[in-house]
Amino acid sequence: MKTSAGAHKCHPPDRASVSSHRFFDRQAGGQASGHGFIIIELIVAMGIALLILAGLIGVFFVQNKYFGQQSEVVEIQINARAGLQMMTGELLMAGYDPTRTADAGVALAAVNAIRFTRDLSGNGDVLDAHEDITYTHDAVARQLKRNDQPLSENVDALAFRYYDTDDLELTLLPLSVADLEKVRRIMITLTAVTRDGDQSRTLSSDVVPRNLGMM
Ligand SMILES: [Ca+2]
Repeated sequence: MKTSAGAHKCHPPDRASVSSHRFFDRQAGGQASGHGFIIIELIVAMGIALLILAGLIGVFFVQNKYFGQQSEVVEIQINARAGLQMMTGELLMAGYDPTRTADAGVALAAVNAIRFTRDLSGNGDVLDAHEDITYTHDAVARQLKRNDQPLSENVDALAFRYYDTDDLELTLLPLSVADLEKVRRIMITLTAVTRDGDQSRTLSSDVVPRNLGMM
């Protein structure tokens, strides 16, 4: 039993504990030189991180500007299309005169303005709501106007072209009273631009009011 107990006391340290001691020795010895190295690594890492961050911020601003421009283009396009659709829809009914006593038709045909009437209520006049309509372009305010009220913003240009029964263009604008009677087709072109003027969209519509020339 004694031999066995003595042998236990003199048992050499196992391999794991030796390597553990060496590890702590190395750590203690390398602390002084290791500090400098770690600080340089940190500075380099922070520099790289800052560069990446600066790059990401740059990309963000470029994308932000791009999407801002694109959303503005979409916005002006929607506004212009809405104005053009309303103009086209109303113009389609120009000359509607079920009693044939209202004298409805095209009343003014200019380069960038048109006035037309229709007797929607069918009471023999064009004095009711939405029966006498004028579309104009306000070049200063850059607006499409309907009866002097703004309908579409950022409209840079509005142009009308008029064609007769033979589809020949009536070019002496504004049209004379005699030529107003001949109008059968109207081509509308509308150009909308972004606020900074960088981008524009041109839309057009070809309108054949079926009631014109029915008298
Ligand atoms: Ca009426």
